[in-house]
Amino acid sequence: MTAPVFAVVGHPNKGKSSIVATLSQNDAIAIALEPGTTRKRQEYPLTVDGKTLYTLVDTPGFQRPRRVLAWLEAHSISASDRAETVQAFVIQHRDDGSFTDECELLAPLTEGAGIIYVVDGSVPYSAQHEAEMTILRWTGRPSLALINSIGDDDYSDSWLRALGQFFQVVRKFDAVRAPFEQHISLLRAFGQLEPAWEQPLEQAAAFLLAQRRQRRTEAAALIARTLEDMMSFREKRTLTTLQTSEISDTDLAGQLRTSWYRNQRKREQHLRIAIEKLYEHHRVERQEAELEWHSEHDLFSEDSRKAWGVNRRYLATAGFGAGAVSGAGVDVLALGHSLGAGALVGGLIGAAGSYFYGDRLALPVLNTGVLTNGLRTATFGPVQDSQFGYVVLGRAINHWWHISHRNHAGRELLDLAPAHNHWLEHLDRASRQTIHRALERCRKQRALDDKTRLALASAIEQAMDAYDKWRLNRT
Ligand SMILES: Nc1nc2c(ncn2[C@@H]2O[C@H](COP(=O)(O)OP(=O)(O)OP(=O)(O)O)[C@@H](O)[C@H]2O)c(=O)[nH]1
Ligand SMILES: [Mg+2]
Repeated sequence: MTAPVFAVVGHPNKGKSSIVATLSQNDAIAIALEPGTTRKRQEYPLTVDGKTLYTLVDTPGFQRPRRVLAWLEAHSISASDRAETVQAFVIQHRDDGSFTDECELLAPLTEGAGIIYVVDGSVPYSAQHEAEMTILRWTGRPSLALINSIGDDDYSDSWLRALGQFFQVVRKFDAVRAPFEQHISLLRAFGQLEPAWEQPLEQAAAFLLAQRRQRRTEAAALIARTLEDMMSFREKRTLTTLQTSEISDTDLAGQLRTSWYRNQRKREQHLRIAIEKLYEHHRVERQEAELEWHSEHDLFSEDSRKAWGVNRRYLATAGFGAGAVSGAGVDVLALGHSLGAGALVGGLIGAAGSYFYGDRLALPVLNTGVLTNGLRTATFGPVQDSQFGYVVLGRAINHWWHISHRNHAGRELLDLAPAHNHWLEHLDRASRQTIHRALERCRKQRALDDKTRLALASAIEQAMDAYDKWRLNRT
């Protein structure tokens, strides 16, 4: 069975290419302020698992519809020959250069495509559209009109009345902001217009819904892996005796710390790109505060913690005591002991107060040791405080949410302003525990087994769901 094909047609510069980009999940399509951006028809299939579900044809806008209609009227004898007359028009003018844009846009319709007619609902309806709407009606193809609003004004009522005279179904559909559910409902509406398309479009809707669920699960697994990596990450170096004498502990710690931070940021960037790829967004321009720290005090910035950290109450309701989130307080004491015992010959410890929960994020410390062959090892990390994990997790889920709700017509800068982790309050107790235990294990350098990894990914998926619901309630 051949997949349905839809030609997206209309006046120049009304958002045709934007509709094509969103419905075909393709962010490479040229969209621009100038009319005449699209000059040739171009097909964009939507493919899931190697199967084309439907194809959209982007087309140039009508240039001289009244002249075209005059030609059609002069060459038609009765209403029964109108579709053939349109076909004859395309054949006659295809190569003569006089109606290039009209031939480009009508050709797919004469070859069996359905019509998606796009208008801008933010400007008033005017009768100048009637010639092009009449031409489209003459093709006899199944038709759907979309009111896409480019500006802020709303004239959709007058558009609805006029479009209803020419098209079988009329919908409001904002190419940039329409939620995913509207894409699905559009497919189903089209399925009602053409019996042969009902089944393939119903199947397409099912495929897209399954793909969306699958993407969310995969995104959760990607976030879980990065979280594990970042929580347990250590920057290591082995030094010869000579090197040891040449570098002070402070300098060594400084060097390791710098590369530790660089690596952590890199991991976060890789995660951002992986999530975007998963959703077929390849050209997103992002603005996001870097994972930062206060270099003077060796502390992660308080802004990060305030925005993304979790509070005592959150952990208490998950069954963890008030001190659970720091953990570091205890470890620092233990480290002090081992330092005294000589097993560790160096250590950078910040002001003790800062390790207690509620103040700041506790940072990793430098540990150095001597190997049996006389070489010295130095490690920096892992981070001493599971709050760091909540910062990474909050930032990742916030980014995922914006990407998963971004339409492929969107070209605006993605501004990832910090939110608050309050949404985690909607997370069930079991998921809270799973996440917290996993963070603590990573922090203590205990590797996660496969079962724990799976549990972490699924708890993160629950957290994504909680975030989604929280955002929905806010708007
Ligand atoms: N805010 C907003 N702007 C939109 C929307 N759809 C289109 N635009 C803007 O409208 C302009 C034209 O969009 P295109 O999709 O290129 O329009 P087109 O009909 O394909 O234009 P041509 O190919 O030139 O005929 C671009 O600047 C888009 O960013 C929308 O839903 N919301
Ligand atoms: Mg275009």
